[in-house]
Amino acid sequence: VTDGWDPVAQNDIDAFKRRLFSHLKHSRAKNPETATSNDWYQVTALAVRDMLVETWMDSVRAAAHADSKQVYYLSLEFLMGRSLESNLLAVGMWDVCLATFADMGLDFGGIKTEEPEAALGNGGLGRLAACFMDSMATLGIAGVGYGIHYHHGMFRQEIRDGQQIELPENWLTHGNPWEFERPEYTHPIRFGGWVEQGQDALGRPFFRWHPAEELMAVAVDMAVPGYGGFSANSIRLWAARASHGFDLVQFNKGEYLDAVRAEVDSESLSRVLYPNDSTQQGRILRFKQEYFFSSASLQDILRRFRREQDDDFDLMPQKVAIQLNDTHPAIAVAELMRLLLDEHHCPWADAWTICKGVFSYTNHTLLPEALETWPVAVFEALLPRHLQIIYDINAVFLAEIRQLRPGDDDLVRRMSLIDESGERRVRMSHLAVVGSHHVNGVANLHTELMKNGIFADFEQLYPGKIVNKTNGITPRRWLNQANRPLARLITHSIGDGWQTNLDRLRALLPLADDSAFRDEFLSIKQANKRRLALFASRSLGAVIHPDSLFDVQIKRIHEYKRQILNVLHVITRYNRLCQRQFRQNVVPRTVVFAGKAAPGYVLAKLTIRLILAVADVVNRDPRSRDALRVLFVPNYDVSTAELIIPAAELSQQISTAGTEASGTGNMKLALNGALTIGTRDGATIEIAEEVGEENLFFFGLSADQVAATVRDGYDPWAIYRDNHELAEALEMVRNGAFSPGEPDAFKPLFDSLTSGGDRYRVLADYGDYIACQDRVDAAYLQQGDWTRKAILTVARMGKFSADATILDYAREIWDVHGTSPYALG
Ligand code: 26R
Repeated sequence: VTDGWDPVAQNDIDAFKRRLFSHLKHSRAKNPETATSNDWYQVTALAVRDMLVETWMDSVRAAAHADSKQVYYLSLEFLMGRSLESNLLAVGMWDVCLATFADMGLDFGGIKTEEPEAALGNGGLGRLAACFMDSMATLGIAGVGYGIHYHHGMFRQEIRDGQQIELPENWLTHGNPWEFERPEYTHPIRFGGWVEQGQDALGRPFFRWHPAEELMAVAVDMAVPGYGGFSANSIRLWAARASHGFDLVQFNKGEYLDAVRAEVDSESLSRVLYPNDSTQQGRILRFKQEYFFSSASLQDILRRFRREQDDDFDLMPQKVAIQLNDTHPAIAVAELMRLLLDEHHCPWADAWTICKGVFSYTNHTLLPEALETWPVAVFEALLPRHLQIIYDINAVFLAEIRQLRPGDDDLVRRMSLIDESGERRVRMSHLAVVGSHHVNGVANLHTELMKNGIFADFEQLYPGKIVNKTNGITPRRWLNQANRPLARLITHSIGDGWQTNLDRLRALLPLADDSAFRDEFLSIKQANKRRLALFASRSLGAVIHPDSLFDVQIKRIHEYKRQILNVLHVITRYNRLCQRQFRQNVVPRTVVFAGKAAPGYVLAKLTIRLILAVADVVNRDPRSRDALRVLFVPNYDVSTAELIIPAAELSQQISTAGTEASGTGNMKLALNGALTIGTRDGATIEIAEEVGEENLFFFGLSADQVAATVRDGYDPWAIYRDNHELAEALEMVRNGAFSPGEPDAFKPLFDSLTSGGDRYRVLADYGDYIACQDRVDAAYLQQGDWTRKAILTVARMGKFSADATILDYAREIWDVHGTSPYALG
């Protein structure tokens, strides 16, 4: 019932129960007889909140008055997931809480799932921000995560008629016990209008922006408790509210309904998270969201700075570090310039020095269609003063280039903040790079590709500015919380401490050869697999066999991640199983997929449809169904990840080499003892360096080889002709074998792999992938050795703790240090 071996003391249970009952009565006006599961969730959250508020207030107060530097993490996304369990673990109350519910005869499992996820992010970038918040709090690095308080987070995915449909997500319906709205921290946000230029009494030029529209950003705070209870930070999310400054005119004119409509418009700004994680669509509302939260955050940072340092803005780089999570907040560079120039009357050169001293920028993708640019016309209409400032920054910057490389006009054209090749557009990444003191990639390969590719000119001109910070994950959520049985085994074997110093897992190395330990490790994996199988049957009505190899690919659905390659393997396996001679000695597999497709991404949605259609055929056919099952778990989110990852045995990381900036799911799966099958891409390369190439399965073209196919040409049809298993699988996709009612349904997928010269080189890697999967089967038959590899993998994942990553940012980029015992070593 309880987690630890130490039984929980009855008086701890009684004390916790008193807190629950008190909240039940005073916060919900309910009694135990009428309390619903949701009431129990709410009161448990409130009881836990009471416990963390103490540390939180102390930490925030200490940070506010300390003279030390603060880190501000600006991110349009924070994919926090559920908070109850992680907060219980952080304050050391998990055991007590479980024991208390057991004592009351209530099922805590049903209560914790009452909590809706804070799904304020799309995928990798948003979840990384959440892991970083956890690490900063745990290490005692004072900071604030700034973002948007979306009313609707990531959409809910349902499968109807074999296809993804999107439904609005309503995480705030029952109220959010973790948040505190703080109307006292409200900042005005303005758009549109015109810029007045003039001279003051001393003859100095000034610019006065006369905006046409105003709304308010209201702070909503959430505590981020550090593990162990030494410190806590905040996430401050901005909610849009109407400002009545402007529409008062309309109210007074008696245009009441028009004025109220304006209010609805204002508040729509923070209504919804854009569910796109790959293609910039150029939607005006998104642009406004980016400015809205950047401006509110900077006003807030300046307010806090001035409270301590008055108007001594030259001190800012010593007191403030602002990390830009991708280019989504890059407009903050121009906004800080505007605030310093126009509101605080700093000289231009000083303001620019301050900007370059506070900002740093993380790039998370090299895909050209994901790089943000905004038309100059959009700036003219919505942020005219910022456009002037960007032009001024550009003039200074280009003058510097001309001085360093006289006569190189092409260089000037390539590096300019303005892309003049067509409709003039502002390149947000260039703005972020010139406005920052450091720029970083998120894995070694990605950083090298940045330096040789999109930012090669910057690397030449400013060597040393671009650095690497390989991503990491929080071991608190992704091992200690998500995989309690394994966490318990580890603690039992090597003691506590690994949760905050993941390198300690190395103490497990000798146990890889200990058969008793292997057996326990294996039986935990089996139990986690049974738990997933139970979920599949109860919630999805799907049958999967816990004795089969659980092979998982869980991530956003995207062409570059190549779920289609995985599907081609499934079809190939199916075709083999349809032949009698292949049915001996097969290793039974369950291939698990989960992931959302952007609503407008036609090929990604079609890929989901294909996965489901193939599952339908394979899972039914008596020739295959005992040896091969395909499971698509709908509505992939943080909680689903927490369920699937501990059950995984094989982790698919099969992106075209050079396209996945880092990956972090690869780390979560390896940390839970899955072996990786993958390409040499992103951080998977570094995982291999740590765990040893002999303990994972690499296949396919390297990034260099992929680049060579771009130079030398790529002929998918030649590959098709050479490989009959591939041709057979592809034909089944084309000819309706999986869509008998609609034979052409999947033809666009076939075409994307063949006719159009597929950017992602799927067919080029097919043969090696299939051969590699055969090696996986052979390895899985050696159960003892497989388990040994899995244990070695877990033991060697210390490098990928987000704590290590954050300490690296702290040292090399932010120039801050942590104050908790965990930072001091
Ligand atoms: C502009 C807009 C549509 C947009 C583009 C891209 C919005 C969101 C994204 C998401 C990108 C930046 C993203 O999530 N990248 C992922 O970042 C992870 C954390 O660094 C990496 O692990 C992962 O490889 C990368 O794809």
